[in-house]
Amino acid sequence: MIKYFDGGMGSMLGLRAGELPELLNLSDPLRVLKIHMAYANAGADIITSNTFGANPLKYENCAEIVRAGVELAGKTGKKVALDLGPTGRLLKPMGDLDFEECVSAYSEVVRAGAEGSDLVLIETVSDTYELKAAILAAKENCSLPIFVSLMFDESGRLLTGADIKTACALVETLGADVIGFNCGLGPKQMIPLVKELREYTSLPIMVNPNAGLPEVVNGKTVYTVEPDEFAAVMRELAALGVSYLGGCCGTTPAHIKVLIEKTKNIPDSVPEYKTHTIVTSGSESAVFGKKSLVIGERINPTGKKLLKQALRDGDTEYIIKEGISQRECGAHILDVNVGLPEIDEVEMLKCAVYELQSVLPTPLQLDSAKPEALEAAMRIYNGKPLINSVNGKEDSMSSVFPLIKKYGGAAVCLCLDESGIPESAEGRIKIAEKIIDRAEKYGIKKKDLIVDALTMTISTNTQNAVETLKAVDYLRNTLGVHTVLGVSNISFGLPDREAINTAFYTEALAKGLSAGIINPKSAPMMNAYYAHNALAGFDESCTEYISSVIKEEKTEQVITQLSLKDSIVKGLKDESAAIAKRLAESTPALDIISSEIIPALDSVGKDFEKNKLFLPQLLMSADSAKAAFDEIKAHIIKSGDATVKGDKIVLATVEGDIHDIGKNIVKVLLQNYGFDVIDLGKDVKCERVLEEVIKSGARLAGLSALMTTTVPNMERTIRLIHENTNAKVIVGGAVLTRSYANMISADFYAKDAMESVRIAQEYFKSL
Ligand code: B1M
Repeated sequence: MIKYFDGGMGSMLGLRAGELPELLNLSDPLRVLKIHMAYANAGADIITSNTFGANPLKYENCAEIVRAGVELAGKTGKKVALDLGPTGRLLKPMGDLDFEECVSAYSEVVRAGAEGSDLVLIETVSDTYELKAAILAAKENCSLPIFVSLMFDESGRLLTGADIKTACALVETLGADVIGFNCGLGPKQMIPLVKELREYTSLPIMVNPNAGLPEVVNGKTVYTVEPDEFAAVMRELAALGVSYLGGCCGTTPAHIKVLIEKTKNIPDSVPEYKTHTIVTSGSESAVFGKKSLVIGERINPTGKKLLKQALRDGDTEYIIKEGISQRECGAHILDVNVGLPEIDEVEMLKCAVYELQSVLPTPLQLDSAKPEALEAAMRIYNGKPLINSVNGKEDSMSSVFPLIKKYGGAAVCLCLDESGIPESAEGRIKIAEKIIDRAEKYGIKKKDLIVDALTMTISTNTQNAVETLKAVDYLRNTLGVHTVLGVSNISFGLPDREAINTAFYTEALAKGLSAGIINPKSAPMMNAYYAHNALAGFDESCTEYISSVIKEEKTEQVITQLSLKDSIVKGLKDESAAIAKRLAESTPALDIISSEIIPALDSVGKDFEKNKLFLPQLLMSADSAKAAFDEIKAHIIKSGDATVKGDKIVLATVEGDIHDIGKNIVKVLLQNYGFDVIDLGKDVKCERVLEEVIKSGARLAGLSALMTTTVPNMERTIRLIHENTNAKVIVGGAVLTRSYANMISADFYAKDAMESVRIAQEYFKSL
């Protein structure tokens, strides 16, 4: 039988301006209870506590609010879902919230609300990292079932970029009990999402859509899908196979009542068990399958002098560049091993993982022999990592498997145990079987085990390759488990190692090797990889093979001679600052801005629009552009000879818009040309701009807007200034054109920062 959630709370409360919904649990509990009761009477089985936004980052008395919220929901006599919504803050490096701070914020809510609740509902999830923090908080503070409800856009992506497959792998590996969708979309738009989710998940599904897509009518957000229409579409949805249904924004007790009437005869259905083997970052998946995956081996100090030095110096930029170049050479997963006796491996692994995941969407393989280093990195990793490694020794399994159970992940399982590495394939297979069996007891499924049959050099025993390949063949094709090999050890002690490595790799691929830990910067290895895929029928029209041949020559140069533009596009902050500083010595500031910084941001902006990159990368690029611009600004100020002569200009990015890179360029140029700029920052309310224009007596205000949605606020600000002062307004920003500026009654339009200077000069001269 399908179980039913309630519907919207926020939209039912009819909040007055400034009223905070969660506070009503204390200040007006009857108002909240009435809504809970209405949903309970409509037939809902699960009532969601009015605690969506209640967290200690927003409320000092969070625990009190949460306890009251749970108690009110409990008064209905129905099951209570302890509601955990987004914190409202972005996690580092996208925002300023530390991961552990986020875990403790959610922990406080769980501790306050677990008693009296029947399940924890983590809902309206738009960021995988915040989701991980919430799930950890739930797991560490209670033993209630965990329901995760994600908010996708119509293209099937979370705000931070994860698609359904990626988010689903993460939710399942972290041990949630139910997965589904809420908010953002109406029931119709959720149909394709539910279909896709069923392909990937083995968990029961919940669906709580809005009453349609939001529409803005007379400045108010409204939801127009009425109960009958809502229930009719929900019937279609139920028929796809779900276990829980309910509503989100705009739905009412009437929606839930009709929903129950129309769907109660449809049996619930839990998707069958899925065997996909997937590891992920916060936005991207690597799926194990017929086509082998490339695991980049280069972030490992063994035999690498420069990396060793970088690790001793704490030079994470070096590690990031190594990661970027391996990705560009075709790596699907990056191994990260920072084990050096003279450094603190626990801290370094954590730091390397944090830095890599901040810039790169490639899933990581966390590689350490120290469980404490693995744990530190697994905890802060945004995604489902590959763990390198566990082996057949009891102490290895008993220390690594519980970590995977808690933090999620798939494991590389080495075929060795207390008696060492068996020489024969049969001996290694036996160990693999033992590991699979023991993993099951820790609750880790076979699909999340990737067996490494171990590569031993043929220079000591020429049968070594034969036995390893025999084991790979059996493990993959008979035992049905995925396999991985660190390839290059095969040639240890021999000349021309690459020739042996390549031949061995090709043979292993032919036996069905699921992933090779190789050097993706080795052309022969990658050629073998692409050629094998083409020959094995895994490369439609040989497309990847052909493009790999074209790409090959460029790769090494990519990383050694980065331009400022490349460096910004890749989100390398320190590198961008350093290049900008160098360039500023020889190139005019405006040239650097117009030929490097703006084109870089245009390029990431376009990729963002095409869903080729996502908010985290956009932010890293924006940060890099800012770092570069700060260097240029310092140079302009140092070399500038103009002095402030007092013509005041009030400058702001308009309300609702946080894009301030362009506005900051305008500011520095204006200052450099002698104007006294009062910079109000970004997201500035119309009234605040007016207030400052009046207070300062400025005769010119400058407004910047970058989004179509914020131009109306620019128009309102202009109107306010014109109605109340004699000041003129100059506007700019990528979204504007001269004719649009005229339409919104701006006095001047500047297409770039230099034009704003010329306009200001002429205007003040004319006064
Ligand atoms: Co976002 N963003 N962004 N973004 N972002 C755009 C603007 C977008 C076009 C990207 C896209 O989808 N292709 C799109 C807007 C779509 C639209 O409405 N048409 C967009 C979106 C949708 C969003 C979010 C909603 C994404 C999300 O969360 N889903 C979100 C919005 C948040 C908000 O504002 N409420 C968001 C967030 C961000 C970041 C935080 C990641 C970051 C901003 C960081 C920051 O500024 N501190 C960011 C960035 C970097 C961009 C792009 C890639 C680059 C903007 C930029 O800095 N350009 C941008 C795509 C693009 O424009 N190619 C995009 C370089 C800058 C120097 O140019 O500002 O035009 P510009 O300034 C020029 C001239 O226009 C002029 O002089 C400057 C230099 O010559 N000028 C003036 C500017 N202001 C002037 C004022 C003047 C005179 C001249 O007189 C006063």
